[in-house]
Amino acid sequence: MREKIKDIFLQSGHQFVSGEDIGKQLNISRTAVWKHIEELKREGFHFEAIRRKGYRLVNDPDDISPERLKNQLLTKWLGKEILFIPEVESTQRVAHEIARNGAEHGTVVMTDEQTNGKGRLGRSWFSQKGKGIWMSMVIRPEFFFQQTPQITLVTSVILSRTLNELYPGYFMIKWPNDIFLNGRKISGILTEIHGEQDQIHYMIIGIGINTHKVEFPHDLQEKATSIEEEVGVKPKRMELIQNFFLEFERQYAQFVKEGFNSFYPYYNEHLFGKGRRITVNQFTKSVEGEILRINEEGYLILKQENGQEVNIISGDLLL
Ligand code: BTX
Repeated sequence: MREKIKDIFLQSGHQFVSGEDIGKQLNISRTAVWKHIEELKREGFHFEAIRRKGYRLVNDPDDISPERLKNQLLTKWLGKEILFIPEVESTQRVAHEIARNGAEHGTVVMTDEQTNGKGRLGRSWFSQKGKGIWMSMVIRPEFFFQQTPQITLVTSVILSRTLNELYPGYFMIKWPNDIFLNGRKISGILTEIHGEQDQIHYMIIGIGINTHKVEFPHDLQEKATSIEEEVGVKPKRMELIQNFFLEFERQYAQFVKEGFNSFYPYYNEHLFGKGRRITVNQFTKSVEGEILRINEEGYLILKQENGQEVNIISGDLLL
């Protein structure tokens, strides 16, 4: 019954609905309607109530509210500043802009919809309204330039861990930067660095997670998926963000202190495509081989046809 009442409100598009009308529609008393509304409030729905007009849904628990998020966050520095823009070209671009203007370490740009989301190497990231988490974090690194590729790997570990803890399923990592579930891409990470010589000024880590059922364009339908589609539950985006931020802050501290060493066992365990023959495209050449593992530095180790092992530092993996 509560689900039906919830649907009535969600479909009302934030218009007032009277308790009497709901009661008539569902054949229950007004008192019963009121009790269900009280329960919905406890679940995090917010209503405005006006006599004779009824109730209006102000927000539902899945809306991303930077204020609520900030209040609920248990982090020390990540997400203390959140810039939420309901619709934006790309959170990545905004994050670069604010970082150039001095945004603090841990500032996050979030949106509900991107009109021109960025992937790696000039590719695009499809970010449908309300169907995912699309955000970019401003990081002012406390580590060396050479370690920057590893932060993408570390972020993949943190995200995969968070997802594996929250939802049933085996969230794997496709080297270097994608999270896969049941053989399809559910999330992507884009790390961009601004710096010179060996000094990093800031780093933007962009994360896209398909949480709810996404209506993917034709070319993505085979290779992309969402948590809801695979797991059968609608994730609560705020809860996922909170958990991810907390995990990120803890693990980031560990990375700064100890480097990649403590991350690579998890990464290896969850490495997607082990045993598969694949091609890695690099700037000037491509390398073929069977995926074996990653090493302590985060390089991908492939076994070539002649039996020789080759270390891949960076590239684009084609399955
Ligand atoms: P990537 O280059 O590894 O992946 C991009 C490729 O993934 C695309 O070419 C397409 O084939 C596929 N793809 C596009 N959209 C989706 C999707 N929603 N789900 C699954 N597959 C998709 C990965 O780049 C890094 C993506 C980072 C996205 C975040 S979102 C917040 C931030 N802002 C921004 O503009 N980008 C980042």
